[in-house]
Amino acid sequence: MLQLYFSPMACSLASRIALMEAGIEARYHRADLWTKKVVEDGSDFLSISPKGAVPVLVLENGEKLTENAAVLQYIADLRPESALAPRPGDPDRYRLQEWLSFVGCEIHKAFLFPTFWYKDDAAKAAARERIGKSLSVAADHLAHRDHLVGKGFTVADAYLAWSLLLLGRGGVDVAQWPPLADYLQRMQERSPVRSAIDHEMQLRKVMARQVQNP
Ligand SMILES: N[C@@H](CCC(=O)N[C@@H](CS)C(=O)NCC(=O)O)C(=O)O
Repeated sequence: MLQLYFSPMACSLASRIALMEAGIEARYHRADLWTKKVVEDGSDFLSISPKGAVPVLVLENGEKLTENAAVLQYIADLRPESALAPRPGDPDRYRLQEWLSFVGCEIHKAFLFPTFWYKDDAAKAAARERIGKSLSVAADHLAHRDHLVGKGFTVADAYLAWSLLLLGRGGVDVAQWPPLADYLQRMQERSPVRSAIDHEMQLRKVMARQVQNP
């Protein structure tokens, strides 16, 4: 069985969404991204992946795959019938990779990562200042279409939906871009997306209670 190392509401949520959309069962292991420990047994997360970051997907043969773009495409290709990615060779496959890169580099790493992980307020403010350009690009693209690529939901939508969900926590209101706010709403109406978010929000609440009452 596949195994996913994740942290509640981190970018690994996109992989959980993809697994649920594809109807693939997996074992989930929570990683504490601050202590770099695996929560269930206190083992060293860095020995699972020296990058110390989620997602990490452990494949059936024991190999470990990291990086959102690779993990998401791997999951999609396990169930081609779910159409979570255009098939290799289809020109839209490059559109998918284009969006996975854009979300990963220009929204996730350029904005969400600094606003959550950096201590420096000036760096956070600079990231907030710059993110509008990328969000406008995505908003223009989605103004007259329901999904990022082709006519249906793909793993690129899973990744963008996660990043939009977290915008507010980074201090940016998605409502400034109505096409993005509508898109996020539509994405959250999908049952696998909703279930994945609800599950991880619940885990976060439990985490918060544990911090208050150790
Ligand atoms: N380039 C990586 C970035 C993954 C990443 O930044 N994950 C964050 C959570 S959203 C993380 O685990 N951060 C902990 C750290 O970098 O120490 C990817 O696309 O998978």
